[in-house]
Amino acid sequence: MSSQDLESLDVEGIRQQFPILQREFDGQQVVYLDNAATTQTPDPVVDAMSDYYRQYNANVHRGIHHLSQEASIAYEEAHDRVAEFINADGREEVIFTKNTTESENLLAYSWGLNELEPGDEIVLTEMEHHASLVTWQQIGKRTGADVKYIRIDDSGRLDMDHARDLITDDTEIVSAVHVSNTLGTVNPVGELTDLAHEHGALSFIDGAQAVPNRPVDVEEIGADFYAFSGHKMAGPTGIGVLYGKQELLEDMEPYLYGGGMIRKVTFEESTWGELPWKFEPGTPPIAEAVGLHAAVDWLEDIGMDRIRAHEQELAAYAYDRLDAEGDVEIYGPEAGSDRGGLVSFNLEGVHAHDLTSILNDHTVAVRAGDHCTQPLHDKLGVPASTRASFYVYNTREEVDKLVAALDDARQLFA
Ligand code: C6P
Repeated sequence: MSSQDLESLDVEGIRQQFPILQREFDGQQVVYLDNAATTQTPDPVVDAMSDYYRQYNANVHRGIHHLSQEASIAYEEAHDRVAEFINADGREEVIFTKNTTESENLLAYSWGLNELEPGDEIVLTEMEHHASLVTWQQIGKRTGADVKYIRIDDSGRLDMDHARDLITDDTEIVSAVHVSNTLGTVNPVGELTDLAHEHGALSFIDGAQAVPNRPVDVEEIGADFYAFSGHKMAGPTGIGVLYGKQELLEDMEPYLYGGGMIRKVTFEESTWGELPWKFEPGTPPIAEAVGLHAAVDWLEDIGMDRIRAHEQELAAYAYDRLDAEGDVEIYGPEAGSDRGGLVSFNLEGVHAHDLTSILNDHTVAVRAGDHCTQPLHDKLGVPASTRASFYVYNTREEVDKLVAALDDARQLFA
């Protein structure tokens, strides 16, 4: 894509599709910089879900009446659209879950509990979100498999020499975050997957902070499993995705049992239905699937390359502006490198929660805490950080408001 195409992003036009961004508190318009937690939902996505409830709300796969047929088609087509979006082979490889966390648990329970045993190793990175870290830790305890962590270096990148040492023939799965929700680091997930495969291990990639912000092609990465959430990509809450290679999913036991996922049930035995329904028992998130479909359409209409470029530009601008303050410690790779659209930092002498509260007085919404990466914060030597995270509707002026508000915090606390 040429730089001219990238420049033609109509941020003002995009903002018009988000009434929530026009909201004011105490006469100040909201500056929403908490997009890594959840993104806002544009009108076309809300409209698609409202249309579903107003026009064709019905349960799926169970009825032969018109409304159920329409709902079933919409639900199935949402799988096709997501498969196309991430370049999966088809709907069989796209399982709808509640969120990334449930996708990770599905894999860990369904594959991990059944396949792992003492002597096996699960290799994670030090920058994993609790969604994968805690889950694999528990599966390790229950199966006797060891959990190991690929170190990060001082720049917040993975130490790939350590990765090469750690991934061995004892490794059964390498589970790595694609883009760190705390550091913004973009990990070499293709390389990690290749390393896993060289040793006969599988790879799982946590794409919660990648799919919303950059083009993701699961075939190119080669990952065996890949997960993400609808609510971080302009879609609704209540829906997430687990991508898995079909032959692997075929061999896996279901994680949840019930209606909608079976082929034949007797008083003694049950057999499972086709993919992906085998992993989607009970009434699924139908309206949310319709919303996710609309969100994918909306994102692709803008262009994932453009979204990535816009966010990188804003993250670099925020990094440079914060860095220039002199009393701000920023975590993760420096500006200008391939970085996710977020910046985590601490202002000298001010606790992240206090800073975030002062920013809120200026209607700047950011997140304070450990961002569900406690071990990583321990490693960074801080209990918490403040994180500004950007999306396609954010502007430089909003970053300026964030930086300007730091003075209040200095006056009160420093
Ligand atoms: N991070 C944040 O950073 P859920 O909540 O299941 O939709 O997503 C979990 C998750 C998994 N992996 C990564 C890399 C994530 O960033 C997240 C969610 C949010 O603010 C909430 S802690």
